Amino acid sequence: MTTITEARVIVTAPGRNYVTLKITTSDGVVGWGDATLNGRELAVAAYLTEHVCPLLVGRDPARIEDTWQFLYKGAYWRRGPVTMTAIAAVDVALWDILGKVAGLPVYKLLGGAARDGVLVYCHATGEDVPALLDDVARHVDQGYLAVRAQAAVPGLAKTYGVPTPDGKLYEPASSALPEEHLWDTAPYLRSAPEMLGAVRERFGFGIHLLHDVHHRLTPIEAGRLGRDLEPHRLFWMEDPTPAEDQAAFRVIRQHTTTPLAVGEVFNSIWDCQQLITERLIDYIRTSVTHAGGITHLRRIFALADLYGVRTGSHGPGDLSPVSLAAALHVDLSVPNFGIQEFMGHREPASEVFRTGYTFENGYLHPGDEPGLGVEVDEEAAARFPYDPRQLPVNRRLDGSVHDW
Ligand code: CS2
Ligand code: MG
Repeated sequence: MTTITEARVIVTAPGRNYVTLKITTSDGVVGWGDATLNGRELAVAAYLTEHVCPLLVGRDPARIEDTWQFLYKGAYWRRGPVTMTAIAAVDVALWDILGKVAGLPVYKLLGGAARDGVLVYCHATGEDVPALLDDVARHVDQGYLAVRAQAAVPGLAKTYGVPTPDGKLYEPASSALPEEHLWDTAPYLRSAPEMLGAVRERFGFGIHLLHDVHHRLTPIEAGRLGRDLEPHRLFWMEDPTPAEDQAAFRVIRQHTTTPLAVGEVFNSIWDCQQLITERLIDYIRTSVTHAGGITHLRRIFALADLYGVRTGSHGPGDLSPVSLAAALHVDLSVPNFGIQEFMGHREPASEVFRTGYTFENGYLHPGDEPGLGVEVDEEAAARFPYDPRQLPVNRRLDGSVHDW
């Protein structure tokens, strides 16, 4: 019987920190899993190294479901981003191995392609509206059909989603100690409809337009914003309020028809069960890396399908190319696919991660290599040591801590 002979964690920082799990079998087949948790990378690395990897050696790599149940129920302490990201990395690596052994791309193991390609949305940002409109134009010229628009809030020194001064890809984990940002809801509620209206005025309704509120409003503020955005026909308004308060979305739903997307901070089906079964959201954003891997993500998406909720997986630059590849295989295969976030990865990530996915006319495709279609260059990874970085903390004008 083929068995797992080694499971090992690789921490590397080509442009930003990534945590990758490498599983090797007695047949010499290697599978890769992403275990990156932005700002808490070493917590997952330690959970894997100390508590999971020793349990994997000797197991049958093809028993993916049994391994998932073994790691989830066997831990006794369930759920949470660290545990579920660690389980996800194992799960994705085992699906990679199964595909390589079968000689099939993972999506074919999941039932084959339900669509020709995966519609993606990109990030357009700007220190002000003119700069944002120029960035939207750049992305439309590159062929994107869906654009997330974020701009600085007038009067605030720093706003979520706006590039760092070095102009590189927006990277939220920017310092060894948390940066402290000031937040004020009133100017945001005034400027966001104007900003998104300016995008519609310049580009019309031929592109899908998305916006990320990033957890910062109260339910009634979110209802107000959603109503103000209705003339702009957003594809979705993301994370309007803190996601864990699922019942709060009943208030938002009472006040607006703007579609709602939530879920990037969720890590299990239990986190979103009420949102889905009460149809309080339109898109579920759970990611393959933070929500227990391909095995659990499929369960979440199957529940969502029953209630007319579509998928919209999180896909920022702080999930590795291994994660994006796995997401694309799931996206290609599920019946209720909605859209996939594609922020891209800052260089020199491509020195470490060799990917097989391709972009054309606004769609990504995972490719047809056996497995995930991604390989990791360990020698290159060793050239980029871990670089401790923290996510920012938000404070209101009175100094109290707010949601970032
Ligand atoms: C954002 C992320 O992409 C998104 O929708 O919410 O950029 C998020 O801020 C980061 O992934 C946090 O690490
Ligand atoms: Mg988001």
